[in-house]
Amino acid sequence: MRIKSSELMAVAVKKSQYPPDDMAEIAFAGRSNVGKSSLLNLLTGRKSLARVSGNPGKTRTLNFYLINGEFRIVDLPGYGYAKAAKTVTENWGEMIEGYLKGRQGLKRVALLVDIRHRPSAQDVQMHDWLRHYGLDGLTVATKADKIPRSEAARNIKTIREVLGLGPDEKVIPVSTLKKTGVDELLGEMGMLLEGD
Ligand SMILES: Nc1nc2c(ncn2[C@@H]2O[C@H](COP(=O)(O)OP(=O)(O)OP(=O)(O)O)[C@@H](O)[C@H]2O)c(=O)[nH]1
Ligand SMILES: [Mg+2]
Repeated sequence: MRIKSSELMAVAVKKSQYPPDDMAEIAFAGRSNVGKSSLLNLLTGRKSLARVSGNPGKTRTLNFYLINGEFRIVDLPGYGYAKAAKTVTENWGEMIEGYLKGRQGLKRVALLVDIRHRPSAQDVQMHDWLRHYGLDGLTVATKADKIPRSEAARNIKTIREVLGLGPDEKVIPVSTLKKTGVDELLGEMGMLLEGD
């Protein structure tokens, strides 16, 4: 698959603000700062389509991007940053769950984890939750440029073990800095969108 066009079509904190549930969607989830918004920019080839920041907690809303006029990528706010106010944390749960549950068009949620680290308890919880709702199966290991290639395989093995992935479930390494992993990820997304 190639992304030829992309545009922000809705910014939402509640259901009434979502676009109509009439199109396939793939969402990006993961802890704050893992690189969800950066990945969206890389995939679309647009440097500043989504706002990116070195400080966690940049994306605070559900952002729906229309891709090729055919499907949407939904950039979700990240979880798990220490400084988040309690109200923000509580709203996060409601906001994310409200979206993930019962969204007909939602095909899959790509779970992003940092290739350098063992997935956190929250990553595991998120993955279990996605599996429960049949939305799992696409794991992305971000910031692949930050470790030597020799370490990547070992770290991916740890990610697989900690998340409890089956042998057929993919972990795709990506780097927005080196622009690697794009073809593989888009290929996988294309298959998900065509299938079921
Ligand atoms: N070296 C490197 N840095 C990256 C990569 N991807 C993202 N970053 C950096 O990581 C930081 C966070 O990126 P974001 O894309 O804003 O992260 P996010 O997951 O959207 O974060 P929230 O919106 O807070 O949930 C930024 O400083 C990015 O430049 C990568 O592949 N390599
Ligand atoms: Mg973001």
